Amino acid sequence: MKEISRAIDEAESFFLTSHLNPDGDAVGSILALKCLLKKTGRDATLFMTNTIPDNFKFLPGAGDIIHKMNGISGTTFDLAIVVDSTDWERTGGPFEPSLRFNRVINIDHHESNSNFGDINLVDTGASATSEIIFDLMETMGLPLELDIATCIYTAIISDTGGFTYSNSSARAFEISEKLVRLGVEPDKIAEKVNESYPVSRLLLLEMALNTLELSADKTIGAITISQEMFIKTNSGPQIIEGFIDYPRFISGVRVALLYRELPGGEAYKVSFRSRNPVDVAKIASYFGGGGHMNASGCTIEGKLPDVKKKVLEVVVAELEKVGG
Ligand SMILES: [Mn+2]
Repeated sequence: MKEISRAIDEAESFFLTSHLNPDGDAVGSILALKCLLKKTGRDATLFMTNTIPDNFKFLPGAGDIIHKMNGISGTTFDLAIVVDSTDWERTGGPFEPSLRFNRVINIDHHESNSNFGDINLVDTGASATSEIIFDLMETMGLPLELDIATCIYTAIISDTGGFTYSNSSARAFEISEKLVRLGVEPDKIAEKVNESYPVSRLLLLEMALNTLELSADKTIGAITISQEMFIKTNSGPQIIEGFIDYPRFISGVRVALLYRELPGGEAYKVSFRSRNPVDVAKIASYFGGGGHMNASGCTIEGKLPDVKKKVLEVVVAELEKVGG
């Protein structure tokens, strides 16, 4: 924390980024960092490979996030700060050599983080990466104001599923309490984040729910989203956050799966959710992915039936091992 504080003090140009298909923690964390830097009188370039979901566009500074290299290509930044991302590849990078970074700071809370930075601050006990940004604000003695509080709170409710996942720690509540006392309005943020979907999301959800499959013992639930569904609903992967919760919500389901066809149809992004003690980070890492114990993902090449077969074999083996 101190080393990061010093590195920020010494740097003048900053490049902030986070992972592909950004969620509330990715967006909230880079915007919270932008606010933090602003309070020290510094500006930053915010880059995300994918566009951000509409429901996070209300966050202060969201309009400053760029998605194209034009204009910054060839720049050397004193400091790159990567948040909520297990490695450079998860960001859509690495961006060198078109960009150069004198130093890289890696701030994350994923167990599978590869410690790819020159300075690594990985706290797997944090409910969200933004929790770590909160701590950094305190370490640096910077005043917490409503703009950064809004970003941090949004990130926490996003990564804890509105305080319903197993990472909803006392610390997450403590920080949230401070943020609410500062003026964050939970109902207003919930409305912006969870209650402002485009109609295309509902149409896509209808199609996705139609693909629901349950294992014979009803402990595994899966839904599938094809490229054709995105085309038919004129939507994209940025609006599917939360879809995997539907199979997870079924009583008795211990592992929920979402198969998303990638463009070209030769590979699938597989997302996993589980109930304790089933560790889906382990399952995802078996396929070269990663994540958290109860929420993870990976990419698997092949046609859908083969991908499903491979995944189910590993999931069933894990369930048998865990028992209960
Ligand atoms: Mn996160």
